[in-house]
Amino acid sequence: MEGSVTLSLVFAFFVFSAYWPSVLSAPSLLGVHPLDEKYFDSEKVKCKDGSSFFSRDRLNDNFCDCVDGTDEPGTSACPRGRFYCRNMGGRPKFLFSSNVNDNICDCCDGSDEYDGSFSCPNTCVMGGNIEYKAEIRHSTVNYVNAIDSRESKVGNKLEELIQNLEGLKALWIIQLVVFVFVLAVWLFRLHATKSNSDIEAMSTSDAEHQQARKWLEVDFWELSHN
Ligand SMILES: [Ca+2]
Ligand SMILES: [Ca+2]
Repeated sequence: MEGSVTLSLVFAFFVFSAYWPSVLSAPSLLGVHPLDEKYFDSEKVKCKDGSSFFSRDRLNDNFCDCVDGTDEPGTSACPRGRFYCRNMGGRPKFLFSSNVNDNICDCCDGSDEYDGSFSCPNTCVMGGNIEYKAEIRHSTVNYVNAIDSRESKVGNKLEELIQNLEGLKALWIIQLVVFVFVLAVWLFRLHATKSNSDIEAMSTSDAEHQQARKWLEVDFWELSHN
């Protein structure tokens, strides 16, 4: 009895060992871009970087056969692999292979999380791509921020203009004060010059009068003594 159990366990082990890659591996064309499906049609497939070949049953068997990840588009076995999200109803996209089965929903159709440890609802349907909506929201926020930024810049320009006008106003006031001061000085000097001229003229006139008076006195004295 024990011998048959042991034999059964050994048999089961060999069976599991033979098939475990296919148990853990992804469906053969998972992560493949639709335009690339024909590339994997043949039994012997060339790695896209030309470095090697692999048989078709090695496609998505969770073992990295090509350095560039050609044979593992649907698993995280190759670090350089790329997973294609079809996202029907949403926006298709490529993921890094490290995003496959990492318990984070990266594809809106949930196709990147297929190992059963994490469930991702399909949010692509009817434009329900959350990420797409997030991008739109992000774009909207950016647009609003851009408007705010533009309005802010216009406000800053206006403020700068007002400051410049205030500066010009102050400059004009200073120039006006200087002009008035210069004008006042000029008028004062003009008045002073005129006053000096009048004084000189009056002085000259007094001197002439005195001279004439002396002459008259001399004439009168000569007439009175003749
Ligand atoms: Ca492989
Ligand atoms: Ca993921």
